[in-house]
Amino acid sequence: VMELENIIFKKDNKIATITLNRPKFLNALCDQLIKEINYILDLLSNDDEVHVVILKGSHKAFAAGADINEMKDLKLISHIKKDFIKPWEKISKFKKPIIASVAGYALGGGCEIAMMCDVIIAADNAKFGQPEIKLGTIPAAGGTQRLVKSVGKSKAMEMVLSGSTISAEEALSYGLVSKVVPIEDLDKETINLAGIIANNSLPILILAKEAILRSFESTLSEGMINERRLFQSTFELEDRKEGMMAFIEKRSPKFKNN
Ligand code: DAK
Repeated sequence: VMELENIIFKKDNKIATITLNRPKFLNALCDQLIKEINYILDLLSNDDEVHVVILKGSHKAFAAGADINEMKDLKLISHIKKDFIKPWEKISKFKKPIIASVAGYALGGGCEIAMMCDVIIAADNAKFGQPEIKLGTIPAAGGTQRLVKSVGKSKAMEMVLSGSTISAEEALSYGLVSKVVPIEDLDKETINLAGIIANNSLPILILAKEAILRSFESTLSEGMINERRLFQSTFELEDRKEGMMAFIEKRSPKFKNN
Protein backbone atom coordinates (compact mmCIF):
# COMPACT_ATOMS: atom_id res chain seq x y z
CA VAL A 1 0.00 0.00 0.00
CA MET A 2 1.38 3.35 -1.04
CA GLU A 3 1.04 6.34 1.24
CA LEU A 4 -0.54 9.23 -0.67
CA GLU A 5 1.20 12.55 -0.02
CA ASN A 6 0.34 14.49 -3.13
CA ILE A 7 -3.14 13.37 -4.05
CA ILE A 8 -6.41 12.65 -2.28
CA PHE A 9 -8.37 9.61 -3.34
CA LYS A 10 -12.03 8.95 -2.75
CA LYS A 11 -14.54 6.44 -4.07
CA ASP A 12 -18.28 6.85 -4.04
CA ASN A 13 -21.11 5.35 -6.04
CA LYS A 14 -19.14 3.98 -9.05
CA ILE A 15 -17.16 7.25 -9.22
CA ALA A 16 -13.54 7.56 -8.07
CA THR A 17 -12.10 11.02 -7.53
CA ILE A 18 -8.41 11.83 -7.60
CA THR A 19 -7.66 15.31 -6.29
CA LEU A 20 -4.21 16.71 -6.96
CA ASN A 21 -3.06 18.09 -3.64
CA ARG A 22 0.28 19.92 -3.67
CA PRO A 23 -1.12 23.38 -3.02
CA LYS A 24 2.22 25.04 -2.19
CA PHE A 25 3.42 24.27 -5.69
CA LEU A 26 0.14 24.80 -7.52
CA ASN A 27 -0.04 21.03 -7.99
CA ALA A 28 3.21 20.91 -9.98
CA LEU A 29 3.50 17.32 -11.13
CA CYS A 30 6.53 15.92 -9.35
CA ASP A 31 7.66 12.31 -9.92
CA GLN A 32 6.10 11.14 -6.69
CA LEU A 33 2.72 12.68 -7.58
CA ILE A 34 2.70 10.87 -10.94
CA LYS A 35 3.64 7.63 -9.14
CA GLU A 36 0.70 8.08 -6.78
CA ILE A 37 -1.73 8.67 -9.67
CA ASN A 38 -0.41 5.57 -11.42
CA TYR A 39 -0.74 3.49 -8.27
CA ILE A 40 -4.39 4.52 -7.90
CA LEU A 41 -5.15 3.96 -11.60
CA ASP A 42 -3.75 0.42 -11.29
CA LEU A 43 -6.07 -0.23 -8.37
CA LEU A 44 -9.03 1.24 -10.24
CA SER A 45 -8.37 -0.82 -13.36
CA ASN A 46 -9.11 -3.91 -11.32
CA ASP A 47 -11.98 -2.46 -9.32
CA ASP A 48 -15.27 -3.39 -10.96
CA GLU A 49 -17.16 -1.08 -8.62
CA VAL A 50 -15.66 1.96 -10.31
CA HIS A 51 -16.98 3.00 -13.72
CA VAL A 52 -15.66 6.57 -14.01
CA VAL A 53 -12.73 8.55 -12.64
CA ILE A 54 -12.63 12.29 -11.97
CA LEU A 55 -9.25 14.03 -11.95
CA LYS A 56 -9.29 17.47 -10.36
CA GLY A 57 -7.10 20.07 -8.68
CA SER A 58 -7.89 23.11 -6.53
CA HIS A 59 -9.77 26.28 -7.42
CA LYS A 60 -6.46 28.02 -8.08
CA ALA A 61 -4.71 25.32 -10.09
CA PHE A 62 -5.52 22.06 -11.79
CA ALA A 63 -1.76 21.72 -12.24
CA ALA A 64 0.88 24.32 -13.12
CA GLY A 65 2.99 21.84 -15.07
CA ALA A 66 5.77 19.41 -14.42
CA ASP A 67 7.88 20.26 -11.40
CA ILE A 68 10.50 22.68 -12.69
CA ASN A 69 12.72 22.07 -9.64
CA GLU A 70 12.98 18.40 -10.55
CA MET A 71 13.70 19.16 -14.21
CA LYS A 72 16.21 21.97 -13.90
CA ASP A 73 19.38 19.90 -13.57
CA LEU A 74 18.49 17.08 -15.96
CA LYS A 75 20.75 16.36 -18.92
CA LEU A 76 20.15 14.47 -22.13
CA ILE A 77 21.99 11.49 -20.73
CA SER A 78 19.60 11.20 -17.77
CA HIS A 79 16.60 11.24 -20.14
CA ILE A 80 18.19 8.49 -22.22
CA LYS A 81 19.01 6.32 -19.23
CA LYS A 82 15.75 6.85 -17.41
CA ASP A 83 12.66 7.34 -19.55
CA PHE A 84 10.82 10.08 -17.64
CA ILE A 85 8.01 10.16 -20.18
CA LYS A 86 6.98 6.56 -19.53
CA PRO A 87 5.22 7.06 -16.17
CA TRP A 88 3.09 9.83 -17.70
CA GLU A 89 1.60 7.46 -20.26
CA LYS A 90 -0.51 5.52 -17.80
CA ILE A 91 -3.29 8.11 -17.66
CA SER A 92 -3.67 8.04 -21.44
CA LYS A 93 -3.78 4.23 -21.44
CA PHE A 94 -6.39 3.91 -18.69
CA LYS A 95 -9.38 2.04 -20.11
CA LYS A 96 -12.29 3.48 -18.13
CA PRO A 97 -13.62 7.00 -18.72
CA ILE A 98 -11.72 9.82 -17.00
CA ILE A 99 -13.12 13.32 -16.63
CA ALA A 100 -10.73 16.21 -16.01
CA SER A 101 -12.40 18.82 -13.84
CA VAL A 102 -10.27 21.91 -14.38
CA ALA A 103 -10.23 25.16 -12.40
CA GLY A 104 -7.41 27.69 -12.51
CA TYR A 105 -4.11 26.89 -14.17
CA ALA A 106 -3.72 23.90 -16.45
CA LEU A 107 -0.27 24.62 -17.82
CA GLY A 108 2.38 22.52 -19.51
CA GLY A 109 2.15 18.99 -18.12
CA GLY A 110 -1.09 20.07 -16.41
CA CYS A 111 -2.70 20.90 -19.74
CA GLU A 112 -1.26 17.67 -21.12
CA ILE A 113 -2.75 15.41 -18.46
CA ALA A 114 -6.09 17.19 -18.83
CA MET A 115 -5.91 16.36 -22.55
CA MET A 116 -5.10 12.71 -21.74
CA CYS A 117 -8.46 12.55 -19.99
CA ASP A 118 -11.58 11.83 -22.03
CA VAL A 119 -13.70 14.86 -21.23
CA ILE A 120 -12.59 18.21 -19.85
CA ILE A 121 -15.06 20.29 -17.88
CA ALA A 122 -13.69 23.75 -17.14
CA ALA A 123 -14.54 26.29 -14.48
CA ASP A 124 -14.87 29.83 -15.78
CA ASN A 125 -11.47 30.74 -14.27
CA ALA A 126 -9.57 27.95 -16.05
CA LYS A 127 -6.46 28.86 -18.05
CA PHE A 128 -4.90 26.42 -20.48
CA GLY A 129 -1.43 26.78 -21.95
CA GLN A 130 1.85 25.17 -22.96
CA PRO A 131 4.43 27.61 -21.57
CA GLU A 132 7.44 25.28 -22.05
CA ILE A 133 8.88 27.54 -24.76
CA LYS A 134 9.45 30.20 -22.10
CA LEU A 135 11.58 27.70 -20.17
CA GLY A 136 13.63 26.95 -23.26
CA THR A 137 12.05 23.60 -24.00
CA ILE A 138 8.99 22.12 -25.68
CA PRO A 139 6.01 20.05 -24.50
CA ALA A 140 6.83 16.42 -23.81
CA ALA A 141 3.67 14.63 -22.77
CA GLY A 142 1.62 15.07 -25.93
CA GLY A 143 1.27 18.86 -25.92
CA THR A 144 2.40 19.18 -29.53
CA GLN A 145 0.15 16.28 -30.57
CA ARG A 146 -3.15 16.20 -28.68
CA LEU A 147 -3.45 19.99 -28.63
CA VAL A 148 -3.33 20.14 -32.44
CA LYS A 149 -6.14 17.62 -32.66
CA SER A 150 -8.21 19.56 -30.14
CA VAL A 151 -7.75 23.17 -31.20
CA GLY A 152 -6.37 22.92 -34.74
CA LYS A 153 -2.94 23.76 -36.05
CA SER A 154 -3.04 27.54 -36.01
CA LYS A 155 -4.17 27.91 -32.39
CA ALA A 156 -1.87 25.08 -31.23
CA MET A 157 1.07 26.79 -32.95
CA GLU A 158 0.15 30.11 -31.38
CA MET A 159 -0.03 28.55 -27.92
CA VAL A 160 3.10 26.40 -28.14
CA LEU A 161 5.25 29.01 -29.92
CA SER A 162 4.22 31.95 -27.74
CA GLY A 163 3.58 30.14 -24.46
CA SER A 164 0.43 32.22 -24.01
CA THR A 165 -2.62 30.87 -22.23
CA ILE A 166 -6.22 30.69 -23.36
CA SER A 167 -9.29 31.23 -21.21
CA ALA A 168 -11.99 28.66 -20.48
CA GLU A 169 -14.34 30.38 -22.96
CA GLU A 170 -11.69 30.28 -25.69
CA ALA A 171 -10.97 26.64 -24.87
CA LEU A 172 -14.68 25.93 -25.29
CA SER A 173 -14.84 27.72 -28.63
CA TYR A 174 -11.96 25.61 -30.00
CA GLY A 175 -13.35 22.35 -28.62
CA LEU A 176 -10.60 21.72 -26.07
CA VAL A 177 -13.21 21.48 -23.30
CA SER A 178 -16.76 20.22 -23.45
CA LYS A 179 -18.33 22.68 -21.06
CA VAL A 180 -17.58 25.83 -19.03
CA VAL A 181 -19.35 26.29 -15.72
CA PRO A 182 -19.19 28.84 -12.88
CA ILE A 183 -16.45 27.78 -10.51
CA GLU A 184 -18.87 27.22 -7.64
CA ASP A 185 -20.73 24.68 -9.79
CA LEU A 186 -17.68 22.79 -11.04
CA ASP A 187 -17.88 19.84 -8.64
CA LYS A 188 -21.63 19.50 -8.98
CA GLU A 189 -21.51 19.59 -12.80
CA THR A 190 -18.60 17.15 -12.93
CA ILE A 191 -20.26 14.67 -10.60
CA ASN A 192 -23.49 15.03 -12.51
CA LEU A 193 -21.83 14.05 -15.79
CA ALA A 194 -19.79 11.31 -14.08
CA GLY A 195 -23.00 9.91 -12.60
CA ILE A 196 -24.73 9.79 -15.97
CA ILE A 197 -21.76 8.02 -17.53
CA ALA A 198 -21.37 5.67 -14.56
CA ASN A 199 -24.91 4.39 -14.94
CA ASN A 200 -23.96 2.75 -18.21
CA SER A 201 -22.48 -0.69 -18.62
CA LEU A 202 -18.77 -0.74 -17.70
CA PRO A 203 -17.62 -3.08 -20.49
CA ILE A 204 -19.57 -1.07 -23.08
CA LEU A 205 -18.04 2.19 -21.76
CA ILE A 206 -14.60 0.65 -22.17
CA LEU A 207 -15.33 -0.34 -25.77
CA ALA A 208 -16.83 3.06 -26.62
CA LYS A 209 -13.79 4.86 -25.21
CA GLU A 210 -11.43 2.56 -27.10
CA ALA A 211 -13.29 3.21 -30.36
CA ILE A 212 -13.05 7.00 -30.01
CA LEU A 213 -9.39 6.94 -28.97
CA ARG A 214 -8.59 4.96 -32.09
CA SER A 215 -9.73 7.93 -34.18
CA PHE A 216 -7.04 10.00 -32.46
CA GLU A 217 -4.37 7.43 -33.07
CA SER A 218 -5.00 6.19 -36.61
CA THR A 219 -6.45 6.95 -40.03
CA LEU A 220 -10.20 7.21 -40.62
CA SER A 221 -10.41 3.90 -42.46
CA GLU A 222 -8.50 2.06 -39.73
CA GLY A 223 -10.63 3.74 -37.07
CA MET A 224 -13.81 2.69 -38.91
CA ILE A 225 -12.69 -0.94 -39.10
CA ASN A 226 -11.90 -0.93 -35.41
CA GLU A 227 -15.22 0.74 -34.59
CA ARG A 228 -17.09 -1.94 -36.52
CA ARG A 229 -15.29 -4.76 -34.70
CA LEU A 230 -15.91 -3.20 -31.29
CA PHE A 231 -19.55 -2.61 -32.20
CA GLN A 232 -19.90 -6.24 -33.24
CA SER A 233 -18.26 -7.38 -30.03
CA THR A 234 -20.93 -5.59 -27.93
CA PHE A 235 -23.32 -8.24 -29.29
CA GLU A 236 -21.55 -10.84 -27.19
CA LEU A 237 -22.42 -8.93 -24.01
CA GLU A 238 -25.58 -9.40 -21.99
CA ASP A 239 -25.78 -5.66 -21.33
CA ARG A 240 -26.26 -5.02 -25.05
CA LYS A 241 -29.24 -7.37 -25.09
CA GLU A 242 -30.58 -5.82 -21.88
CA GLY A 243 -30.21 -2.25 -23.25
CA MET A 244 -32.19 -3.05 -26.38
CA MET A 245 -34.83 -5.16 -24.61
CA ALA A 246 -35.35 -2.37 -22.06
CA PHE A 247 -36.05 0.04 -24.90
CA ILE A 248 -38.53 -2.33 -26.53
CA GLU A 249 -40.23 -2.98 -23.19
CA LYS A 250 -40.28 0.78 -22.39
CA ARG A 251 -38.35 0.49 -19.11
CA SER A 252 -34.89 1.46 -17.79
CA PRO A 253 -32.10 -1.02 -18.44
CA LYS A 254 -30.61 -2.97 -15.56
CA PHE A 255 -27.00 -3.40 -16.54
CA LYS A 256 -25.04 -6.19 -14.90
CA ASN A 257 -21.72 -5.17 -16.41
CA ASN A 258 -21.25 -8.35 -18.31
N1 DAK B 1 7.11 23.67 -10.86
C1 DAK B 1 7.55 23.92 -9.61
N2 DAK B 1 7.04 24.88 -8.82
C2 DAK B 1 6.02 25.62 -9.30
C3 DAK B 1 5.51 25.39 -10.61
C4 DAK B 1 6.09 24.37 -11.41
N3 DAK B 1 5.65 24.07 -12.63
N4 DAK B 1 4.50 26.27 -10.82
C5 DAK B 1 4.39 27.00 -9.69
N5 DAK B 1 5.29 26.59 -8.77
C6 DAK B 1 5.52 27.11 -7.41
C7 DAK B 1 6.14 28.50 -7.47
O1 DAK B 1 7.52 28.37 -7.64
C8 DAK B 1 5.76 29.06 -6.13
O2 DAK B 1 6.60 28.50 -5.16
P1 DAK B 1 7.21 29.41 -3.96
O3 DAK B 1 7.89 30.53 -4.62
O4 DAK B 1 5.98 29.85 -3.21
O5 DAK B 1 8.09 28.49 -3.20
C9 DAK B 1 4.38 28.48 -5.90
O6 DAK B 1 4.27 27.36 -6.79
C10 DAK B 1 3.28 29.46 -6.25
O7 DAK B 1 3.53 29.93 -7.56
P2 DAK B 1 3.61 31.49 -7.91
O8 DAK B 1 4.04 32.30 -6.75
O9 DAK B 1 4.37 31.61 -9.18
O10 DAK B 1 2.06 31.81 -8.18
P3 DAK B 1 1.44 32.91 -9.12
O11 DAK B 1 -0.01 32.91 -8.82
O12 DAK B 1 2.20 34.18 -9.01
O13 DAK B 1 1.69 32.39 -10.61
C11 DAK B 1 1.73 30.70 -12.36
C12 DAK B 1 1.05 31.23 -11.06
C13 DAK B 1 1.04 29.38 -12.69
C14 DAK B 1 1.47 31.70 -13.49
C15 DAK B 1 3.23 30.54 -12.12
O14 DAK B 1 3.41 29.80 -10.94
C16 DAK B 1 3.93 29.84 -13.25
O15 DAK B 1 4.17 30.43 -14.30
N6 DAK B 1 4.31 28.57 -13.04
C17 DAK B 1 5.09 27.80 -13.95
C18 DAK B 1 4.26 27.37 -15.10
C19 DAK B 1 5.09 26.57 -16.09
O16 DAK B 1 6.02 27.04 -16.71
N7 DAK B 1 4.71 25.31 -16.25
C20 DAK B 1 5.25 24.51 -17.26
C21 DAK B 1 6.38 23.73 -16.72
S1 DAK B 1 7.14 22.75 -18.02
C22 DAK B 1 7.51 15.32 -19.24
C23 DAK B 1 6.18 15.53 -19.12
C24 DAK B 1 5.72 16.80 -19.02
C25 DAK B 1 6.58 17.86 -19.01
C26 DAK B 1 7.93 17.65 -19.15
C27 DAK B 1 8.41 16.37 -19.26
N8 DAK B 1 7.97 14.03 -19.34
C28 DAK B 1 7.03 12.96 -19.24
C29 DAK B 1 9.36 13.76 -19.45
C30 DAK B 1 6.03 19.15 -18.82
C31 DAK B 1 6.77 20.25 -18.66
C32 DAK B 1 6.17 21.40 -18.07
O17 DAK B 1 5.07 21.37 -17.60
